[in-house]
Amino acid sequence: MSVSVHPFRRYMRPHVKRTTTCPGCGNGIITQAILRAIEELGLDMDDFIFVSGIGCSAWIPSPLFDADTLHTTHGRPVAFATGVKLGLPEKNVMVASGDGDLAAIGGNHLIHAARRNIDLTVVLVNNGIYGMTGGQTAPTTPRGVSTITSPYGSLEHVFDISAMIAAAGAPYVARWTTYHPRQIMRSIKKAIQKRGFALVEVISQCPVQFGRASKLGKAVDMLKYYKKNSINIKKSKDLDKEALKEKIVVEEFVDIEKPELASELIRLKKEVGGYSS
Ligand SMILES: Cc1ncc(C[n+]2csc(CCOP(=O)(O)OP(=O)(O)O)c2C)c(N)n1
Ligand code: SF4
Ligand SMILES: [Mg+2]
Repeated sequence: MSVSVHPFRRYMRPHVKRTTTCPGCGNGIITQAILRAIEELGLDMDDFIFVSGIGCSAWIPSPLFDADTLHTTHGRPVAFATGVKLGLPEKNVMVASGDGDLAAIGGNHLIHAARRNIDLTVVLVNNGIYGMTGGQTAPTTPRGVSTITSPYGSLEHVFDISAMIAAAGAPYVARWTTYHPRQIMRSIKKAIQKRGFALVEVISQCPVQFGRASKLGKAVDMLKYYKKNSINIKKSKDLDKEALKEKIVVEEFVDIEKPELASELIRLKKEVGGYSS
């Protein structure tokens, strides 16, 4: 009997036999979108360094991808990735990690990497919760949603990560949900090609922690929710503040060109002398 092998198995380390995600987790959709983007661009895993922190979503690249990966400390992947890009400017440096890792404990690294405009691709999995550690309220947990640490509903106001990173000056910012796998893939392709800081935020289902406590249900229920509630910027302009609270605004928010830090540094070193490569 022949056993069918997933076409993306070739991107996985041979000794890794299974993924760490729970059934129905959005991380599978996001992993596929990353790998399809790399394949469609005709790039090789050796063209990349992948960096992640701590959390379920940090397991997307490491130890799964058959590539150079850095699995760093919680909150610090963008800081590590900044060092990698400055040391190896010819590589595509991709950070894939969670909302807690990148936008809570790691929030300042994210903001300042966007402000500096260093050439990184950041795929930020926004599942609205600290998934790995048992489902605590995160800065991305929608107000009113119950979690294990806010059983009567979170009282906190939610963080709009894409808006914050756009305001910090990133030249590429897009947000999709896991209901939009092709759009995620296209945005990741653009993000890789963008010479500068590029954020692809993906609203994603964590059926185990978020779905259970919030009563949003199983993975399919959450995907149906994303389908029903996602709107583009144009349509969002017709809604008042109250109606918008229920909606997820998805689209490319920013796509511009501006000077990038690693290449500016190379130029400067050449100008002042002492740079050999
Ligand atoms: C300095 C530090 N603080 C806290 C933790 C515990 N911790 C590990 S992962 C995590 C949250 C992960 O949430 P997120 O980044 O959203 O990833 P998810 O599991 O939801 O994909 C926390 C609080 C840690 N490992 N290190
Ligand atoms: S706990 Fe949630 S985020 Fe973590 S792997 Fe399971 S479904 Fe995914
Ligand atoms: Mg999370």
